[in-house]
Amino acid sequence: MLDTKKIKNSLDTEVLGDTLYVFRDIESTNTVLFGLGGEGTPDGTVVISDSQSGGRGRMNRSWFSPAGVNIYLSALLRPEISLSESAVFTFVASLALSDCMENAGISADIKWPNDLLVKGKKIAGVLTEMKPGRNNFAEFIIVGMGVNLNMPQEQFDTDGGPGEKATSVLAVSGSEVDRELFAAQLINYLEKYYIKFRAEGAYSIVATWVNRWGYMNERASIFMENRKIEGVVRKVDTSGYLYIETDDGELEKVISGDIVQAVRE
Ligand code: BT5
Repeated sequence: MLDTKKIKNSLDTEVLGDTLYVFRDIESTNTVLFGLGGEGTPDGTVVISDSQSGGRGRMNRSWFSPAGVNIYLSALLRPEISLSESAVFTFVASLALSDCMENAGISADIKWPNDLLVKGKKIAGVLTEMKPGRNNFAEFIIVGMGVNLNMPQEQFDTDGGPGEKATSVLAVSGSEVDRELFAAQLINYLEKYYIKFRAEGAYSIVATWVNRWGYMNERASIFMENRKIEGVVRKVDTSGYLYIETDDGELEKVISGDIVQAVRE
């Protein structure tokens, strides 16, 4: 079980984690926080659980969430942001995760739109959801993050586990990390980027993310449901969309898909 006091004592924030709920086992931190959001829980509320019985990924995929080893954390934010730009909060989360990994001595790559990978294996994932409010603005946004910390490689291969394509801090570095301190640090970094968003706007977050991502003007292959797009990455906009210049000179907008390959020109 996670020690709430220890997390609280390591926070260095004004808003994030001021309201903090830590559970032993819930269905999904995103789902629970969504409910709290509807009841008016304040900006910066954070929900963490030691395990999840129904952890969710994107597009109805599931997130493997065993107890005692990882972090499952969701933060509710009430920024002034249009629905179309709320995807920048996925970038906010992956920047915060990437800072935490760097502090843990792990060199992780961020992948569009929502993963952190170490040598091609997924170590963390982000699920951003929002509640529509008035005038096409968001009433609130929830950023949910699953981070594999002390999960041994064998555990990935157990029933329902993500198998070979996943990894953890323990599997990469051979040492365990303090989960409470990691969670507190993640909240601290989230606030840092939330403040940046409030001060400088969505574009500044995208620009920071693109810089860290490192694939601008590189060749990439995007696999969509029924086709593949190949070309050079030319732009990422504040809706989180990717623009690829194909070999025939067209600029194609990519809304979702998986970049499986990105090689230098
Ligand atoms: C994601 O989805 O990567 C978003 C995951 C977000 C999880 C957090 S945990 C806290 C909060 N509460 C929730 O209920 N969710 C959020 P996606 O890109 O769709 O990737 C899902 C895919 O990743 C699955 O289909 C598996 O292949 C793989 N996967 C599942 N569990 C994994 C794990 N623990 N580590 C690495 N990969 C995993």
